[in-house]
Amino acid sequence: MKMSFYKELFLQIMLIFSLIALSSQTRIRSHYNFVVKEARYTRLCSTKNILTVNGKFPGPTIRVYNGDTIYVNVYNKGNYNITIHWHGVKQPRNPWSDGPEYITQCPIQPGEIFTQKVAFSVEEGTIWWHAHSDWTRATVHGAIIIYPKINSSYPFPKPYGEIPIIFGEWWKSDVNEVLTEFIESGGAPNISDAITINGQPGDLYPCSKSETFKLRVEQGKTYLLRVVNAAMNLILFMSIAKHKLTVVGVDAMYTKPMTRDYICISPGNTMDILLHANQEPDHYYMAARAYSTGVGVDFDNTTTTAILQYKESYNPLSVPSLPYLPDYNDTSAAFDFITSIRGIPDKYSNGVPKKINTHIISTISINTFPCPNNQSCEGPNGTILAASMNNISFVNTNIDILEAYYYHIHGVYKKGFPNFPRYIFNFTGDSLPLTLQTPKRGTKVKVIKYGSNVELVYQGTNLITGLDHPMHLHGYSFYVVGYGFGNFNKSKDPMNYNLVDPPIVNTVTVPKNGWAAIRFVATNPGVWFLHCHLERHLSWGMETVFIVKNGKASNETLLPPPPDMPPC
Ligand SMILES: *[C@@H]1O[C@H](CO)[C@@H](O)[C@H](O)[C@H]1NC(C)=O
Ligand SMILES: *[C@@H]1O[C@H](CO)[C@@H](O)[C@H](O)[C@H]1NC(C)=O
Ligand SMILES: *[C@@H]1O[C@H](CO)[C@@H](O)[C@H](O)[C@H]1NC(C)=O
Ligand SMILES: *[C@@H]1O[C@H](CO)[C@@H](O)[C@H](O)[C@H]1NC(C)=O
Ligand SMILES: *[C@@H]1O[C@H](CO)[C@@H](O)[C@H](O)[C@H]1NC(C)=O
Ligand SMILES: *[C@@H]1O[C@H](CO)[C@@H](O)[C@H](O)[C@H]1NC(C)=O
Ligand SMILES: *[C@@H]1O[C@H](CO)[C@@H](O)[C@H](O)[C@H]1NC(C)=O
Ligand SMILES: *[C@@H]1O[C@H](CO)[C@@H](O)[C@H](O)[C@H]1NC(C)=O
Ligand SMILES: *[C@@H]1O[C@H](CO)[C@@H](O)[C@H](O)[C@H]1NC(C)=O
Ligand SMILES: *[C@@H]1O[C@H](CO)[C@@H](O)[C@H](O)[C@H]1NC(C)=O
Ligand SMILES: *[C@@H]1O[C@H](CO)[C@@H](O)[C@H](O)[C@H]1NC(C)=O
Ligand SMILES: [Cu+2]
Repeated sequence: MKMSFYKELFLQIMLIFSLIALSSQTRIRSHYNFVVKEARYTRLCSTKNILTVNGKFPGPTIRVYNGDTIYVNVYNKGNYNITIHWHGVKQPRNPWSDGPEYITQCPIQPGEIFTQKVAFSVEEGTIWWHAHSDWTRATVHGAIIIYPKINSSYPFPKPYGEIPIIFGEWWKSDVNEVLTEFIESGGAPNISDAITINGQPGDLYPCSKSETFKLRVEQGKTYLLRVVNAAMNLILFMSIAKHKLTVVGVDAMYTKPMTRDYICISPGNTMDILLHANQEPDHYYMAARAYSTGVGVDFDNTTTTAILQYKESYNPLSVPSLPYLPDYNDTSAAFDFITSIRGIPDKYSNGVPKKINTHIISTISINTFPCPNNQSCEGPNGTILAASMNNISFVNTNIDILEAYYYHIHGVYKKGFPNFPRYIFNFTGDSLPLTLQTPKRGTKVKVIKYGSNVELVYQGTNLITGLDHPMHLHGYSFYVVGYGFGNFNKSKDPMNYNLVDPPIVNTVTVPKNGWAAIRFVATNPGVWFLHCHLERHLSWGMETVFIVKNGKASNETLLPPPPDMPPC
């Protein structure tokens, strides 16, 4: 391993600080070591190597108080380039630690180390961290739990216990091979072989029963489920037999309590959910499966389970019952749930921006490129599958965009991501002309002035197939002020916006053949990635970058880069 004297010294000092921090504070740590390495795991009757952090799948949980800052030393002891992203952490003025490969940093190459500063600001509740290079996030991810500041409390009675619930997807083969294969073939990726809860598929899969995850509860107590959807390509429905679920937070911002029989959660989203163990002592299934509506889109339609197990006695030989789950194609079940979430008008800002000065409308589409003459391609009609925003399919650069911006390196990216679709058609219409299907390739960013009040409307299209897209923005949380089906109408739809109590999230699910409108104030300078959190769409180019310029005051400008940025 190459490590300079200064890096070594720096780490020693960090270690001393972390010992001081540990002695004054139990449980909460200010320094973490993340060793990225291969580990052998057996699932679904077969064993393989997966990439992990510290040998764990899911990876370690980070626990902090609101407002804390932590340092994470990421050691790459695996064979792949890697980066780590702190999903939902705004990282004020510090995109240097944000993590997306070739956007804010070059990857940490095998044998190298990078120390990331993770600065929490207003987040409180549950978020997560995950790898942000190629498909490594399939197994390299974990939860982040942010407690209220010492001596302040939750906006609900203190739960008796908390239980992280992390959904993932498991492939029997190496995910890196799955990625290489579909990028080369031009077709869709192989679907996963299982959905997992805290790393376990559960009773309904072969060779999995004895390891099924158990939520152990005492009758009469209330538990806080800290739910993370870390799946690669699946929006999920989840429910627990005979129990209600009360959502009290989404993406580390509290929400008005909402009680339902099931939840619907997209990759990228997290939820804080109260579970009252108020039924007969017994065992009950928690179950989750996909919500997927794309015409001709293959998906993993298996069901993962965990067991809610009361500590009081019950008949262990009885078979737990499965809960009701909406059908895989039940769009109204998904959107009744998603659009019913209400935010708590927040104390951290002046609320939803009302006077918008930066309007952006972007289509989000699945596309195809023609197959090169001498090849055969496995996309629809022998094409290559792709995806785009405003008809631009994003191309990664060789140097990260943040360093290109900061050091004025020309020719890496272009400005001028279009503010509106260049060509207006019936976006959500049936049988759209095939000539619309081919996007342009490019690396175009949107430059935004510091302090702008931004409204961004995502417009889904029915090119190839309409689908739901969970759109994630780094560096910000935003208000979701409206959703709808069909084409967004800028003279009619804004009149129905919710400007009173919209949810504040980092990932919004745009309905199939519909639109979603978000607003935020651009007070976090930096280079921030914006992308679909369905991993295959990200691989195909459904993404862009916002560059928020510096403001005038000294606390409104980018921080300088740390000394150990990984080189390209
Ligand atoms: C929390 O409250 C206790 C009791 O009032 C006080 O002694 C302590 O200093 C407070 N801690 C912080 C961090 O405010
Ligand atoms: C993907 O699926 C196809 C068809 O089942 C199979 O032949 C291929 O080996 C799979 N690829 C990987 C990487 O698992
Ligand atoms: C789900 O999988 C089963 C096989 O386990 C298959 O018979 C069924 O058609 C699938 N349903 C969908 C909607 O893909
Ligand atoms: C969902 O698909 C099933 C067939 O798999 C069909 O019978 C049903 O009508 C569909 N429901 C919706 C809401 O499209
Ligand atoms: C296809 O053509 C391209 C450019 O003409 C060439 O670089 C490539 O090697 C060819 N591929 C095959 C499989 O023949
Ligand atoms: C495939 O080709 C057929 C016939 O030209 C056309 O109707 C269909 O829309 C095409 N599908 C895609 C996804 O291009
Ligand atoms: C757009 O397409 C949809 C679905 O086919 C159709 O219902 C609608 O009338 C079309 N809108 C316009 C303006 O043509
Ligand atoms: C996207 O751009 C390409 C190339 O200019 C064009 O052929 C295609 O029709 C455009 N599609 C849309 C939806 O604007
Ligand atoms: C948008 O809504 C207005 C007001 O309802 C209506 O007059 C107009 O035709 C709509 N525009 C489109 C493109 O549908
Ligand atoms: C910067 O400092 C000024 C003056 O103290 C304050 O009003 C403003 O809110 C600060 N801005 C940020 C982004 O913290
Ligand atoms: C790893 O990252 C370096 C630096 O960006 C790059 O040159 C190299 O091609 C990457 N390796 C792989 C396998 O992607
Ligand atoms: Cu998508």
